[in-house]
Amino acid sequence: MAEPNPASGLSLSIEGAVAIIRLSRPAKRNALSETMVAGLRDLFASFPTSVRAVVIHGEGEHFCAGLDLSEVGGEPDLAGGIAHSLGWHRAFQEIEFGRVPVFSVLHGAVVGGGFELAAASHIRIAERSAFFALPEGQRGIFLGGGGSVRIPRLIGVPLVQDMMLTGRSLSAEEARGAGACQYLVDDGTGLALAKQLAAKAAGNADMTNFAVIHALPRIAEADPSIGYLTEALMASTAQNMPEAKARVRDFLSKRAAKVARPD
Ligand code: 1HE
Repeated sequence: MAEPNPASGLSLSIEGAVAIIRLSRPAKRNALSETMVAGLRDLFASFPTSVRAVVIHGEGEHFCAGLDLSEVGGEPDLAGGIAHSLGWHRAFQEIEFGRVPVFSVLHGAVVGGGFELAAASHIRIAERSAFFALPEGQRGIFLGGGGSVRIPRLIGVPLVQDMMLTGRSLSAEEARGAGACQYLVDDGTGLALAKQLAAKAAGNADMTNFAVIHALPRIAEADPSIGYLTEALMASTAQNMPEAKARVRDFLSKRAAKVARPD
């Protein structure tokens, strides 16, 4: 596994089957430098199979202030700008379409590239202090980390346009209502919940997690006739794995937990 260099602005710890990545550049509000983005890519590309879920969170008062704006100045460089954006895409694709489910814990600023990073994770847990913004509009730039693909899928094009054209920030509660996150929790409780949920997801059958990460989002976007076919192929693949057979047998012989009612 590519251990992050302590100067990279990332730190890593492993708790059982769950890897915890901390954005560790609080003095710059965890703004994402190129080194941090490359570090995220390398980490996600190299987890050993013992890591079965990942939690990402931010040190200090904020999750992430987005792109490190100090790296944007300089002479105009069209090709360099495209390569920069493609580099973010590669890193965030490793997150969204890697082997493991990814849980992000959001507090304070979740802005610009920070929102793009969160959108590449599968489950977003916002604490009440979180606020979401896309200040690219105000900075004269545009989304570049895959956010124009991922964020409208969460909250819709009209709200993204509002945030970018007017600089509107969303409170955690508004973001929850709009679909930006699946959970809204009290301040200081997000990391514990993320670890708990990640441990649950880590306990799923491998083929189920593969299907949820790789097949489900593609099926949802596919032409329905291709979607139904892919679903049938995926369903049969999953249910014919020995682990699925064993889990179903466990339920039928009353050894497995029943579905719980919501708390
Ligand atoms: C930064 C950055 C940054 C803070 N790049 N240095 N993102 C933005 O436009 C967000 C810009 N940041 C802010 O609006 C605020 O910093 C926050 C609301 C996130 C936090 O406010 P606060 O009062 O806690 O912190 P601060 O005093 O503003 O910032 C502390 C330091 O971090 C300060 O540096 P210092 O040397 O004066 O101590 C800030 O300059 C620095 N800092 N944010 C660089 N983003 C792939 S395309 C993605 C496109 C984008 O992400 S655009 C959105 C960029």
